[in-house]
Amino acid sequence: MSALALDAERVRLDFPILAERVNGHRLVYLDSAASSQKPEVVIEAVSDYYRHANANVHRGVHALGERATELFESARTAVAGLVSADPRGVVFVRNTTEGINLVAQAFARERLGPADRIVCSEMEHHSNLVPWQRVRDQTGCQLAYIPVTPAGELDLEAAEALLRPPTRLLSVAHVSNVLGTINPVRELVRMAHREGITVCVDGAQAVPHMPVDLGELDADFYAFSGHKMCGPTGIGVLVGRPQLLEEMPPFLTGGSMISVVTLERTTWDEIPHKFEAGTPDIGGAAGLRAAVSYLESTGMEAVQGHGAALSDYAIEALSEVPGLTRYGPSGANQLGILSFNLSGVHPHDVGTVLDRYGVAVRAGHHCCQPLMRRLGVAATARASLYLYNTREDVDTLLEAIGEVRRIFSD
Ligand code: 7TS
Repeated sequence: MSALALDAERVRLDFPILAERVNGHRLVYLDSAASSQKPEVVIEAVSDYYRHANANVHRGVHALGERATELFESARTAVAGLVSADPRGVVFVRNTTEGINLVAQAFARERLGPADRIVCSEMEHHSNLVPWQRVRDQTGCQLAYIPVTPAGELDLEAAEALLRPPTRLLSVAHVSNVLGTINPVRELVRMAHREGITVCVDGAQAVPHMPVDLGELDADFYAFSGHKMCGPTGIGVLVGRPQLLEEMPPFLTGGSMISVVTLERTTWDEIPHKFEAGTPDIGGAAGLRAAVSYLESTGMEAVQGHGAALSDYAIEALSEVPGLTRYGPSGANQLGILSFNLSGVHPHDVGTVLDRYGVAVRAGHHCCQPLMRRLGVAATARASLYLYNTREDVDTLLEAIGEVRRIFSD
């Protein structure tokens, strides 16, 4: 075992796409915050489903229907196990965005009015911001934001002041997709619950990278995406407190979520099926189950330890690059997401030149326009690390950044 807690060179071999050559170079994939790569076992699980078990779920009396249903429901159990949740509260959705929209429309819109307030933060991804603006417009409630400090953390004093009446709902990211900040969600949940405030957490950047125990965290809703955690695109998860889900009306309606339908009215199926209208992404669930098992066999502690060590290494190296500004904290409350700018170079140019060296990063506002405004920039370049990244990847990034500087200093 290396000092980085897992052998990333070996892990790398599990991901066939990482053998690709890009622009004549070894691929250095540093865009996992946008979407992670998939290990062979996940690709195989999706393929196996279509080869050996493809049928619709929760309806067939035939063998394949039973196989598909078992596979789909075992994916639910696997996801519940990964985050220590009650499987009855695990709703399959398409992605984090849909999970948050479900809470916005089937919970907040139903319960809030002009006398109430929703709180989120200035560091939210648009997926955890726009749905709440819509609820504000639909219900007349207020919407307020926890400010971000110059160090790239939530201002907890301001949070405490906002987590009082008339606030009824807090929705906040567990980990920022721009700054890598790990927010003190347990503490925020405690503050909120003291005042009877419901908490929704955007876990899109947390579940892939660190152990998450929802029993301990005690949030009321928690959303994440399969495609950022080695799973397929098209499947995500909303975990809800079962009692709340039972009280809520459905989000989408139609087939698969009903108990009895007459021409006059309909009764809903039990949770979580009440929230899963229509044919779900069964192949995606098969892939997600394999992704969960892959992450568990690697060990989420090891994944987090590797990310933290590699992130420290990269932060140190980036701090020595002249003219480079990095945004976000360092140390223990930072996960491997490194946003930066090079003075005098547009981040899109940084990204384009890095790509010539086979280094994939994202450049832009990262779906966080309000945070960009708070940071006083239009955009950043962002390198995001995952379990298959190595020190060699970080060294290649640094060399390529050196090339960017050389090109733009001419
Ligand atoms: N919340 C956070 C914190 C995210 O990072 C993302 C995606 C989402 C929500 C939305 O996830 P989706 O699966 O519903 O699309 N983040 C990014 C990113 O940083 N670059 O591309 C997508």
